[in-house]
Amino acid sequence: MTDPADQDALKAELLAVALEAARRAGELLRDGRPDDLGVAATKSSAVDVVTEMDIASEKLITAFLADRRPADGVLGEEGASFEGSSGVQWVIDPIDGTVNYLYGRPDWAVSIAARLTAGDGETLVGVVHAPVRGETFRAVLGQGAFLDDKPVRVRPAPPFAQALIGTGFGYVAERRARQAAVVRELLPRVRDIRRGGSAAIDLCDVAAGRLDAYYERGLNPWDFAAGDLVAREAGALTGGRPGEALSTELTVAGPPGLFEPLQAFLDEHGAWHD
Ligand code: LIP
Repeated sequence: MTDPADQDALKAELLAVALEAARRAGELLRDGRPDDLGVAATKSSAVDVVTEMDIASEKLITAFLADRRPADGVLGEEGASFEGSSGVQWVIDPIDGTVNYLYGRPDWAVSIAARLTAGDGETLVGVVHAPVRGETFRAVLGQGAFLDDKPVRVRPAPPFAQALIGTGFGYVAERRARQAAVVRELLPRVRDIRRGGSAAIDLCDVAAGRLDAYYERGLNPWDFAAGDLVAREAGALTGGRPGEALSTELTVAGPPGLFEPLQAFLDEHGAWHD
């Protein structure tokens, strides 16, 4: 994919497909949520849950993608995984914020990203659709980040002691204890902490200036792929430990001037390990 016109045409097509897939899944999830929704399965612990709607959402999205982009690869949180031949891979979180969804809380989203399989796996397109909030974040590489049709930009870096920091916690008790120890050190040094329950939404809230910064250990690519691009296209820096890309080890996002001291603080306090 070398010709700029070809690149732009591909990005436009991928964005349109991602938006429609997210819209259809969001409609199913918002309007079809059973009143007696329960837990269909658990993963890393008894509180790491999957509902029938996570599975239904991923099935809807993967079927839509197979119809529109049959040669693309797919990686989904609930098991969708197949190689493609097009050089594009979709990364899907059918419900990011599953526990919020299970409890009928509003902060959950459908997160869909499209990335290249060659090179360093650049993400070209990211969509985070939060139906109960009535919000859709989107970003195309090099073309900015939007909340619905409005451009979004990160909030300028405040002094560290005035920063509103988002974070999240894992599903295994030992990791949560370690994460609590890091929060214990951070909380008295910043304005406050927010724990929303959806990494995709948290990253988009950094993009929109609703959080000054965000960090979390233990995320999977489907949690952060789309929100990372939205945050970066809104002017955030993202990464893991100093000098490293964001990963399951550690995800950090924030404006220049706050990203760096937060990243250094987290590294010093071992937020990157259990
Ligand atoms: C969630 C993340 C959240 C994290 C939760 C969970 P899921 O993803 O978005 O940031 O704190 O523990 O991992 O499991 O709802 O797709």
